[in-house]
Amino acid sequence: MMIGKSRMGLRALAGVAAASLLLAAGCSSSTTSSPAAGGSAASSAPAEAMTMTFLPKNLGNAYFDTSYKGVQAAAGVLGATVTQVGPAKGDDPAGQVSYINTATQQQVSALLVSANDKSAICDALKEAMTAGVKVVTFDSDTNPECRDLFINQATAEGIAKVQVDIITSEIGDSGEIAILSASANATNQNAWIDMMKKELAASHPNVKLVDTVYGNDDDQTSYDKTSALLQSHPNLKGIISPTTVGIAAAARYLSKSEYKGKVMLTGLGTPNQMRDYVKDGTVTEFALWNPQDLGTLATYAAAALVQGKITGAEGDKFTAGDLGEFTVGADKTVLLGEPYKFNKDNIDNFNF
Ligand code: RAM
Repeated sequence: MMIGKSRMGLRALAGVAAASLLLAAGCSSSTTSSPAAGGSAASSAPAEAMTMTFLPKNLGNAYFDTSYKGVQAAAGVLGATVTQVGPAKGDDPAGQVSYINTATQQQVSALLVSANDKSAICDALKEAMTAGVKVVTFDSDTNPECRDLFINQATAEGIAKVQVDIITSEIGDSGEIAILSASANATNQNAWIDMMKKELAASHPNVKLVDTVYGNDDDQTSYDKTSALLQSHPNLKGIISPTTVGIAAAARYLSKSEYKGKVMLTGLGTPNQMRDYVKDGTVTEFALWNPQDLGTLATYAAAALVQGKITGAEGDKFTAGDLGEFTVGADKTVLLGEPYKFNKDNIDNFNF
């Protein structure tokens, strides 16, 4: 299966980490660029005036660092200035609210945000929109009335199904499984977990989901929750972790434990964080999309809103650089593509 629309392909995935941009955990970072010659910068607004704030769930998360590379590259083409800010932890909506308020005071053109909570940051986002800031959620959405657009990495159904397909096939479609999630209020995680429950009920009657635990996208918490899951459920046959932080921590725990190769693990991971565990037999297969493309798409969408090329209405079309043309769908949502499966046969083709 190719990732997303065919034009994206593996070309866009390979070499993602080629950019030599350094992002230290806990730090914010910014860049300013002029439009590239012949680039797709718009003419309807002065490009130099466009400013964006990038607000991930948390800093120091490789997934969002990769998204930010896409944001910075697109901002360079568009002549926008972008600044990254964010809380240290992925379960801190209050921390996100303070950064949203700052962006509103600064009158930035656009705010790109992955929400730690679908409603707790809503009032702040509405104030931002009232002040003229275009609000684009990506990765993890808010309630629809709190943003201008949501850039969705893949459908919740598709993301849920790929993980359920992998784990059920690995455990012979029978037995106990558990989920290690990020934070309990993360919109994206909860949508995927709901869909996984539906998919299990509809197609896998002999597989029982016995527990869902939360590692808060913190490495140590996720590691400890993995250990606790295995203690509490001695018959556990598999774990799904739909978070890049969670699956990497769970794999690290399993790889050093008696459960390695016995308790199956899949979920959503980055190839660079999972490579060793695929090679040492801890993990056979996992899934993701291209986080850099997600950042690229969010940035072009934000620019199209700022420049008045689109309003976010269903059917609006815009171009996202090399990713091509996208159309706004229902509920002011733009879809990047489909999830992609990584295993020992293809993992070395990717570098992010
Ligand atoms: C983590 C975050 C993010 C999610 C990925 C798969 O990095 O929880 O929101 O989309 O995993």
